[in-house]
Amino acid sequence: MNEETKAVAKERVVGRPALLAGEWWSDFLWELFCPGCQTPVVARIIAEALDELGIGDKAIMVAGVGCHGMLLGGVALDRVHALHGRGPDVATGIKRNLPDIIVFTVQGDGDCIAIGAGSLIGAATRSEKITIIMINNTNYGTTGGQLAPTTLIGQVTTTTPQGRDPNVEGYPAHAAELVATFKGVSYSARGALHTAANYQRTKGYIKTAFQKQLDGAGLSFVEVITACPPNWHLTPVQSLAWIQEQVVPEFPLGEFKNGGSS
Ligand SMILES: Cc1ncc(C[n+]2csc(CCOP(=O)(O)OP(=O)(O)O)c2C)c(N)n1
Ligand code: SF4
Repeated sequence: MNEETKAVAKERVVGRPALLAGEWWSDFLWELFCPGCQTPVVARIIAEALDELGIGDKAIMVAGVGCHGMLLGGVALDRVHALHGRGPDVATGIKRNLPDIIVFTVQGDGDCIAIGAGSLIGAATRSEKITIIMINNTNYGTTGGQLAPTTLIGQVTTTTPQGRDPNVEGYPAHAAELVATFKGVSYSARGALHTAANYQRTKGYIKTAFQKQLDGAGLSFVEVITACPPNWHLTPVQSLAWIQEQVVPEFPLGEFKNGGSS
């Protein structure tokens, strides 16, 4: 395929949402992620959702610490890097000072429901008018694949070499279901990206979450299941099947709350 044909094919098949960072920087950035990593897909889906809602010029992204933090370099938005787990606190400060801006966090499962659990629960309790997007790859990706609250029973990680044992490490935490129990939360859903249909559904969840914020409703939350092939000791293709066969039965997909403004 010559360069011209390649460019046309890329545009037709893949396209590039306007809110993804410029071609040169973006192409470099995506190479920082492991083959088959679905974390960058979350940046793409957010860019598409903001584009389609026409709010890309009034959105601020706050990221946590981890592989997902690298997404800050991939979107053409105003961005803030929070301390580990403190995204909801930073987003709260921004939103309370700039109420007309759409403020959202992108956090890992370790960032959001382990070290950041207090910040998450505080923001949900206070019904902050922010959106939280939690990437669930069932482990601490960036630090080498340790156990996270989301690790599956039996899953091998560097801190559970024999597999997660519920008698020792307990059971997986279900963030989307937990967040849905707070009265001040307007929306909570869990999506995945392992098929095209799931990609589209997840984009719908993220758009609904942003729409809640546009409507002035309380905190909206979307958990997104993503593949982390190296830490799962699987190939990228095997990872997609593992999501369907192992991860989804533990973490069911769908909406857990879709309420009004409280
Ligand atoms: C206060 C603090 N404790 C621990 C760390 C080390 N640390 C950096 S990233 C990370 C885990 C990130 O995992 P997750 O949030 O799931 O994100 P992922 O890398 O999977 O995207 C940890 C423990 C840190 N940076 N700061
Ligand atoms: S360690 Fe996992 S989350 Fe991090 S870049 Fe690699 S595949 Fe992605």
